[in-house]
Amino acid sequence: MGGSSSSQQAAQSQTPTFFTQEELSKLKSEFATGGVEKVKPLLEKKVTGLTNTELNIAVTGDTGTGKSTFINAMRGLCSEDEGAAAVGNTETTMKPTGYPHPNLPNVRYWDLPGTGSTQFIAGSYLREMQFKKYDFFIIVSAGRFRENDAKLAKEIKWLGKRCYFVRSKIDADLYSMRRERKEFDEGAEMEMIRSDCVSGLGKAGIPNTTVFLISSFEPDRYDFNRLKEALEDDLTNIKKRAFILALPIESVEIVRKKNEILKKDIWMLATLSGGVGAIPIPGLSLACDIGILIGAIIHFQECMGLDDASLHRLANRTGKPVEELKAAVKPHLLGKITPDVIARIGWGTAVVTVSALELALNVIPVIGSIFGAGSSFLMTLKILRDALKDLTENAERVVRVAFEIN
Ligand SMILES: Nc1nc2c(ncn2[C@@H]2O[C@H](COP(=O)(O)OP(=O)(O)O)[C@@H](O)[C@H]2O)c(=O)[nH]1
Ligand SMILES: [Mg+2]
Repeated sequence: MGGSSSSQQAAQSQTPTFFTQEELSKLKSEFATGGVEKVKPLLEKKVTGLTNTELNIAVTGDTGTGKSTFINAMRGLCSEDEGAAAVGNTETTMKPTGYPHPNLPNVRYWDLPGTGSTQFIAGSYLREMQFKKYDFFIIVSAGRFRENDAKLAKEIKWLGKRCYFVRSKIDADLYSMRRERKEFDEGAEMEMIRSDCVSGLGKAGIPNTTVFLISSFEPDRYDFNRLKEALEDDLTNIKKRAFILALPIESVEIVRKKNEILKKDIWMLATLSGGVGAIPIPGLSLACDIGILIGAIIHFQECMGLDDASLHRLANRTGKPVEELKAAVKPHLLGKITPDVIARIGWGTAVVTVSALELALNVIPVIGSIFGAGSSFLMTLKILRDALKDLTENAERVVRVAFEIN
């Protein structure tokens, strides 16, 4: 039921920042009259706003359809990981339960009680679930969707929100079919299940909708990537940012998307951290706010799934020993990020050619002029760019090992 994003939204996502044109003009005029100092509070507010952006995703469907497993999969968790939703739990609470992302707790999945099989009033159900707080809804079914699923979807759409249909446990269906049939064609069987779901929903008043066939145990197969892309496409710029950063690293494309997003923040972080007192990065004469600098790199590390906890979760999910995943990563990137590590890796120290520098300054939309060669702004900018590039390359290697790509 997700429609296409507006052209305004598409144009916005092509700009090198998460600012609106209006905000950019304000930055420019503030910079013109008060320089960096006047711009900093605006940037601070923006960074805080981005960090605090909330995303609330409602997941509904009857007990046993695989909601909890799906909520864990979307966060890169196994049922045994800390913070995981309990799987196989038959207890039916009548209240939504929130499950925050382990590294980015403002992204939350909500487990909503099922709609049951008897008389059901979608409007009052949604009111009880506080439907307003959710950015979109996912209806999960392990078989055909039911009358109540269709009723609910219609009401959700009527109230102006998006709703997606997920057909879960496709791995189990295909497994049984493979055993039953002499000749087995996975693609054809999937299309049968798909058209069965789609036509069922059509008869219930939801024509030509998309149904995503997924296995929560195999995030790199079936329609799982297509589902993530559909959810992403329908979100506004800033919510999309939160959604992508909170996705587990399960494909090279996701790692690259995260890189693109984080890259857009770097000029703000460099402006905020640059130009303060001298700090002790051995071998570098750099005046900057080390807290902001280190904090940013740790954030990159977590978004790229290279912190220790994320690597353990990925190992659990893929059945690969964590040592094997860690072996794909430069040792310095695995531990705690400190000034010493920055110096030892040599981020920010490479000589940048003039054209490369100009290219970098080009994407900084407002205050390129403060990043003069040799300034501490330029130095922090370079460190952050190098760190992000390094972490991205290493995350890509981890994904390739974890999912045996190439
Ligand atoms: N084969 C398979 N089993 C699944 C999948 N998702 C969930 N399950 C199993 O289905 C059962 C119910 O899952 P759960 O997530 O607790 O469902 P919930 O009651 O809707 O939260 C558990 O035994 C899960 O292991 C899946 O994608 N494939
Ligand atoms: Mg459950």
